[in-house]
Amino acid sequence: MIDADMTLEETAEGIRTMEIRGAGRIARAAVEALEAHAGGLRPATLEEFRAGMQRAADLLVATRPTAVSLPNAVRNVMRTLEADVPLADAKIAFHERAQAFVASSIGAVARIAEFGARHIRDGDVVMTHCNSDAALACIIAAHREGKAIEVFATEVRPRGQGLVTIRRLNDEGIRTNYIVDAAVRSFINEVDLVIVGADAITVSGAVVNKIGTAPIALAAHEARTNVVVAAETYKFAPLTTLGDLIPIEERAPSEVLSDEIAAALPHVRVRNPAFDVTPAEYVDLIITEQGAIPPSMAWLIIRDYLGWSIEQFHQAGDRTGP
Ligand code: RI2
Repeated sequence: MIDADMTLEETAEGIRTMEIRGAGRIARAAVEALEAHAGGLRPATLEEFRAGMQRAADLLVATRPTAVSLPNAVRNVMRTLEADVPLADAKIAFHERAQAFVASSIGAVARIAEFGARHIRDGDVVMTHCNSDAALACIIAAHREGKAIEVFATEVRPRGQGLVTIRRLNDEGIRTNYIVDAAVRSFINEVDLVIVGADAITVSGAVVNKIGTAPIALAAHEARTNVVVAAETYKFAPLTTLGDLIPIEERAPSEVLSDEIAAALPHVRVRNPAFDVTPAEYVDLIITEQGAIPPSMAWLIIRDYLGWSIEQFHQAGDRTGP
């Protein structure tokens, strides 16, 4: 949840700098920021309200390009402003939709945890990568059900989100092994199940997640270890049905190498993609709040739960969505 005093710009900056991070959290933070912004606007007309809100939505969506949860969430609440109703009603409708989105997002993680825990057996060793609320919720739910589980958690260069993960697991009293990213293959044969989150899922069922996920999935595939992705339905990317690709955010070189060291290495270019793409063949199951699906069924989620149809989309001529 965002700090109630945070302005729209502060929330946008918080998302950009990753002070607010995690695909689900940034979606909720953006919606809460829009709701607060709507409350602070004093438009004279519905048109003015729409314009002010659209500027705010654009600012938030531009902060991080890969996590499709962000534009999906923003679009979900902005759709309420399409109705031609009195201004006061539009404000109320926006407020209600924003509240409903945040509640359903939190509820979705709880349902994913319930379904995901069923895939973890007593005695399982689970590997996770980065810091995903959805993936951790599954692990923690299994632990709370009394299953004896052990976790391998990666460090997650360069931002070190693994530290957030091991603190959470430690707080729950879950036996955890903390490893550098490069050690994944060395331990994969000790692992029964890999569970990760997602920033975006394409219509082909490919999973975009924190850099380093694809090599883990590859190692798991080679070791015949199942890979499960825990992801709310708003992590699916509708525009991939039209052939759009998910942009992979490349972050500042200074996250990898200090400016001081880099300055002394003029022939070296640091590359710092924040995400990678795991092909659907390396994903066994995607657990959503609507149930578990094979990656090949991604289109059904886009059509049935995100409410997109290609015809409607073409008619609208709208290519500004997620
Ligand atoms: P939940 C994070 O991105 C990680 O890649 C994580 O796997 C994903 O979002 C999903 O997180 P970042 O913000 O929504 O650390 O499951 O770049 O919490």
